[in-house]
Amino acid sequence: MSEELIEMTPVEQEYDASQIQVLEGLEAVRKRPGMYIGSTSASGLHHLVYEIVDNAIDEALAGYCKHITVTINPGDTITVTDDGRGIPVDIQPQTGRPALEVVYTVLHAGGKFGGGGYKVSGGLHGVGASVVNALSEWLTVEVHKEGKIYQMKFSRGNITQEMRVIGQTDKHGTTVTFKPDPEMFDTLEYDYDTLHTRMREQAFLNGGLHITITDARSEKGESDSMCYEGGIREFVTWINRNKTALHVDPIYMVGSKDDSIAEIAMQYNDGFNEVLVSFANDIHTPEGGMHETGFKTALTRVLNAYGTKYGIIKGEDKVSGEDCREGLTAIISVKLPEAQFEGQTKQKLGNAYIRTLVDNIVSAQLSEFLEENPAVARTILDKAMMANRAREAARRARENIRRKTGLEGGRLPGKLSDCNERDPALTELYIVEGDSAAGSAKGGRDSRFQAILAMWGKCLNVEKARVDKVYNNDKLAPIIQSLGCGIGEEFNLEKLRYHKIIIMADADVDGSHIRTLMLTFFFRYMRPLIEQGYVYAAVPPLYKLVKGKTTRVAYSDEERDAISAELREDNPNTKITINRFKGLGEMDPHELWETTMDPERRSLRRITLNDAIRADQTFTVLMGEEVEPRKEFIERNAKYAVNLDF
Ligand code: TSJ
Repeated sequence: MSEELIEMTPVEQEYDASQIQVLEGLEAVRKRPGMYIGSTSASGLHHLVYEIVDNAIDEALAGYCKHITVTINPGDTITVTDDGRGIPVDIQPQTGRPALEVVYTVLHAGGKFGGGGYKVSGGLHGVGASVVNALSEWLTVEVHKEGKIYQMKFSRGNITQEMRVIGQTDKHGTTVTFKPDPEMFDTLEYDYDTLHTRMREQAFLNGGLHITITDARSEKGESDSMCYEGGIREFVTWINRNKTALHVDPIYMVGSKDDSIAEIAMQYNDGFNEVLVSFANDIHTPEGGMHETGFKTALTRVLNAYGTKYGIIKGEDKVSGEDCREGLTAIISVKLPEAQFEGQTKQKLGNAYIRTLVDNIVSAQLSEFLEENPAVARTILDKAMMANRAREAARRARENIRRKTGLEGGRLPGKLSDCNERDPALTELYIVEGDSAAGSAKGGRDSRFQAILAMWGKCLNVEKARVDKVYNNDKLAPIIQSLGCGIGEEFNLEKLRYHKIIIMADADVDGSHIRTLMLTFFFRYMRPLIEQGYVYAAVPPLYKLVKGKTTRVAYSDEERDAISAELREDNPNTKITINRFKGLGEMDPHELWETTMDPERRSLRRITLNDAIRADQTFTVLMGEEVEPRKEFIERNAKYAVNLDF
């Protein structure tokens, strides 16, 4: 009896202590959700799903799971299922609690117990099921394992139903359903396309894994079942699907050392754009890192060596890294035990040995491929040589512009009405299309910090042009000169003259086209401007409502109706007139300032780029040669025709 007591006491004490820790842990998540999921906006909301799915993918990587389903239920709850072994339910000796409970109630528990050999610690990823649990109004988990169905329920991280057996089963796997906590998130609405894109990416990265995503919020909700036996090879052909590939099959390379594995798939197309997308442990690394560096150095070295050996590159000539990547679509995927994520947003792979691994793989296998496929090799080298010559031509064009315009001395284009302030952090550049709109903008602006650049007519579609044409283009040159930061490989963010670049175009189809052309240019030639959030679209009002002496403007149909109702309530007798603004040019300077330019009253839409692949697709499809995909895209996105967001 006394022995039993001695046995019991420490266990109970430990349990109490761990329970307190649990509460403190999950309380910390609710206090600073951004620390664990990045933000509490839409991006954080979607992160919850990725977090749960990552656990199921770990089970697939461990070799026990073939199917994963993700469902957006009515009411924007999410269900994720897998057919893996099921989360362990046995009592853990350290805590005296079921492992399942620990997974959901202890911060970072995911990494602690076995499995998930590739689980990443730190950063935004792999923070575990407990974080999702802490941020969910409620969460239910069901485990099918060894003949039984186990169920457990939580609310905001607290247990509302202890783990119990609710039935028998001959299946195995884990099902999680959760409702994000409205107290925690700015929005609760899931975007099918966002989840779909992410799940497709995961299906490509884990060849052979079946992932099904379903939008069950409405009757005619979308659904897609994805499985790519070819893995990242199919990823590359998929990205290039609306482009003209220069060789039929992607070049595929793979190798491993110790516990790390690297795969690369690449395919050239006849365009000029580089799409290089890298991943570490299935996590996108948009800032690159050691795996990208290894790939780039080896690619340049191998192509130069081959070209020189066969006399395609003559004498001392060399093709540069950029030359070798023009029109290249490549995916690099590495998996390693202790990934280190660095950089400002922890999206850059830091493990140095991965550079050597990738470099060695590409050196050996790409050389071999070129030797065995001389026709493809010739095509690739010709392409790189062409890129090299175009770059030379661009350099000459640049020199020419410098001489002609004194660009070097900082002379600014005549179409620019500059502001007085010199500190870029405080200044804004409005790029305005159309004569009268530019006139109103100049009249209405606060010239202390707002500069206006007038543009006439549509700018060059850079999707169909090369860098030398861009420099010589009479619409784009003034923009390049005004911004001062150069383009392409010469781009230097430190020289940027305005930290807000605001595209102001009409809220109609023409305006949308102009915005898209401008964004294509920024995306292709000054991408960091978009990536780092310097580019905005002005949001002009759509309607003007006048009642007696009161004038109001509305930025959407809903707002128009709301304001109109509000005005009617005030005084039921006076007539309300509602007019649609036909364009910016219709507004007088004062109106334009009040509605669209005054920092106190305007609204700006920041152009974001959270998915480079999607943006690349959008531009390829909207601006490229192929007509059919464009028609399809526009029909599919008709509701976004005015508000093209990516
Ligand atoms: F995130 C999560 F916990 F909510 C979650 C985990 C969600 C989903 C949809 C699936 C999973 C999950 C976990 N699927 N499969 C597993 N597997 C394990 O946790 C597991 C099973 C067995 C063993 C073992 O060593 O026997 C080890 C592990 C880690």
